[in-house]
Amino acid sequence: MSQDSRPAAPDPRDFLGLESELSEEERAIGDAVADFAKRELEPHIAQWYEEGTIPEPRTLARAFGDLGLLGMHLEGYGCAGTSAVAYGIACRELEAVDSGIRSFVSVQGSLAMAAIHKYGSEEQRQQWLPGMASGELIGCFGLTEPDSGSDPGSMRTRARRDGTDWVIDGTKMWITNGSVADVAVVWAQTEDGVRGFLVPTTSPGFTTNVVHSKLSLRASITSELVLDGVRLPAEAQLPGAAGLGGPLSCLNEARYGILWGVVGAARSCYSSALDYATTREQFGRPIGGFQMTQAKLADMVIDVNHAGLTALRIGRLKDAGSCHHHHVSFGKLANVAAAQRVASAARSIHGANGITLEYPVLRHLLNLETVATYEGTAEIHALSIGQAVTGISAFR
Ligand code: TGC
Ligand code: FAD
Repeated sequence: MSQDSRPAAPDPRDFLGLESELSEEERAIGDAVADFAKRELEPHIAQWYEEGTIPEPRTLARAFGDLGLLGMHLEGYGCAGTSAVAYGIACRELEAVDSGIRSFVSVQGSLAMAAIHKYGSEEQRQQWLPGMASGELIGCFGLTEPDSGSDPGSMRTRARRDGTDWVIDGTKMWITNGSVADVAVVWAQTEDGVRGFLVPTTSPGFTTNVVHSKLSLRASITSELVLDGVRLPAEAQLPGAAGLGGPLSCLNEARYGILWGVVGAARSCYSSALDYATTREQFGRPIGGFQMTQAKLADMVIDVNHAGLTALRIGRLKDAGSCHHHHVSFGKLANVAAAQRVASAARSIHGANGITLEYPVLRHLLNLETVATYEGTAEIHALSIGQAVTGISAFR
């Protein structure tokens, strides 16, 4: 075989050449989001993380709206209607910057907007979705409560009928974008089981408290929602959602975004570690020349590419209409764990520099603690896969 006919050596930044598996449109969307992230997000992210917030969430929401990212995989109502893979690629590029940024977009598009799109009346869709797609309006999704996390069926928030009105009492906890939202999708027990409600955040009796002192997902706004006798007209109920399956099916959408997003976080950590390992010298040579560093880099490149393959396969299943929620559990569990391993190894390669905000590695590693917890903990997704393969539920 002549030298010229040898296959090209793998690209260290795309070892399995997965980018070539994407369509032109998917690549173009990824490039556009990556360009925006480089220009508008990366220069500020360390400061936002240090400050423990997103300082101008409305400006950011409008910028995401202009880019067409909010509810981008939904059809109509000002949404872009892209493929699931294209949406995944966008999440990947956002989370390459920070999980908090991807969360901002996930909660708006995959949780709040997806709930309205899937379960709302035509009037509700018309009222909320175009403004949410453009970023003029912000939504949040209130399922978790102080005493109901993994087991949302135990929620205590109640909605009771009073004439034709609904009156809601309860507390939701850990709600992303809760205190900057215009509308909260609130899930509550009724005498007919769990139902969803669209609560304008200006409603009397609705208040929020920001959760401070987070050590993870600091570039995000996390809040408690307090509903004290919030009175809503009958039309505030989401007519299409009945039972716990309503909120759980919205979670599938956001979990799908996460299984792509964490590929970006892992890639960013690996990339930073590769740069560092090839330039930082100790004992008179680059630390990337030591066998133990190379073993770490090899494990990292395998994890990044395995996670990318998993995301792409699940994305293609989703676009074909064949993605079961157990597939999503597989992707969420496997890819978050892969990203955690990569971030941890990357932090060690950076030595002392790895504990600073000058490099993204510890920030990603700390964020991934949240990502492994929200949208179903690692244990919950392991049980979901266990149930899929044995046919036996071990939840209770
Ligand atoms: P179970 O009896 O198993 O299920 C009740 C009904 O729901 C159906 N179902 C699902 N449907 C669609 N998608 C899923 N993923 C579903 N999982 C279950 C199920 O078939 C059943 O339907 P039906 O017709 O038979 O009534 O319910 P369970 O109470 O035993 O709980 C199951 C379990 C543990 C899997 C579920 O409760 C769960 O997923 N717990 C984790 C809770 C969670 O993930 N919370 C996330 C809150 S939101 C959030 O974290 C946002 S983070 C912000 C960001 O994304 O950035
Ligand atoms: P718990 O459910 O109390 O779990 C504690 C531990 O017990 C975990 O390790 C868990 O895996 C384990 N465990 C529980 N049950 C079992 C079991 N059957 N078998 C084995 N182990 C089990 N929620 C929203 O509704 N909307 C949001 O926008 C939102 N945003 C969030 C943002 C952040 C930054 C964070 C940290 C959380 C957010 N959440 C949100 C909440 C999140 O979904 C919950 O934290 C998550 O579902 C876990 O619930 P919990 O924290 O109450 O933990």
